[in-house]
Amino acid sequence: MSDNKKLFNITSRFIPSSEIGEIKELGDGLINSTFVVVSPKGERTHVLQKINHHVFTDVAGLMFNIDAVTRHLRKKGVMTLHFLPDTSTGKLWVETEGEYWRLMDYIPDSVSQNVVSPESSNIVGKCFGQFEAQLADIPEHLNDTIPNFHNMESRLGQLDESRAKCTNSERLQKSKELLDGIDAVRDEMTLGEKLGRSGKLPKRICHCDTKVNNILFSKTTGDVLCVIDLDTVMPSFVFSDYGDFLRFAAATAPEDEPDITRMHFNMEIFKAFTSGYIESTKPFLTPIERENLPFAATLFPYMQTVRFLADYLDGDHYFRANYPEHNFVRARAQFALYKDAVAHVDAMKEYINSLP
Ligand code: GN1
Ligand code: MG
Repeated sequence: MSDNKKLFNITSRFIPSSEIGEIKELGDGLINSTFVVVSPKGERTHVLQKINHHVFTDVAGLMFNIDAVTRHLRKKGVMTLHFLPDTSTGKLWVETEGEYWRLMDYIPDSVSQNVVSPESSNIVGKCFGQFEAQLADIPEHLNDTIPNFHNMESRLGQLDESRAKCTNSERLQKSKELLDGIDAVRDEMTLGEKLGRSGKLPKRICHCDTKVNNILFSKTTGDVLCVIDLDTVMPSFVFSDYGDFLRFAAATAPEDEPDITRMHFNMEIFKAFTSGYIESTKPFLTPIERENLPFAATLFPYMQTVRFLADYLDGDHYFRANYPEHNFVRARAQFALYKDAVAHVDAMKEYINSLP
């Protein structure tokens, strides 16, 4: 069966085949594969996605979360994704040939962005803060769709394991400098888990993948339409949403920049995002959370260094690598960002203290 025929068959489990014209690849996520369904008239109507079940091993648990989250948001009148059930089973996914697929409505007039201006990052800061606020009273208990996803201790444990098991001496040799840099600050970088254990840092429902391209904007007005990519919505420290956004948006170069002299931490983006985020999280953010936001801005590039390097030493099984050294290049760029974020911690603290 051709790929196209297969995509067509899967889509027709959710919607009548007469409504399906073309199905085309879409997006640049590193985990799931995404397609856009176009009607015979040429309108984009749905988004078809193959769930990476090696990453999300509990598909039912994942779709339970997404169903709960989208229903909760919709009840509050907040625009969100809408997933369609398989017409024969009523489930929000289809399982076929060991693969898992889902279909959602295409959001018209929408566009995603990969770069932000200070102005748009202020809006995005408010938006992700509001997202946490809107989900604070969700009645369901949400699953950890990826256990220990943003747990720094556990990520370091995985790196240790990949390092111990790695038989590729060239990769090990190449990673040595980064590994030394990571090791030197392990203790301080696991602050979140320590605060969590002592009861000082709560878990909240977070998005956990707050990249700019996980927000849809209106093509016409430029306004925020909705938050997408809900797979990792789960209980986490607020550090996740705050820190991961800045990792992506406050970086002056792409996350896989080969020339690390181009990688810096942009304080203008930091300020704009932070003031938006603090404004919309005011009702619940505790002093400990607020005080440690600069730490979170250093934690995420550090964590991503650890994750990319662990995957590199493990043979590139997790992150889609476009060339053999891609995960190494990514790790090196993230570590450069981490170091520059560390150099700005005092300035970050000063700015946060100046905010109401
Ligand atoms: C993955 O698939 P994508 O690009 O939205 C990853 C994030 C990483 C990111 C790095 C489930 O997100 O945690 O920060 O790549 N998602 C998962 O680009 O591991
Ligand atoms: Mg994504």
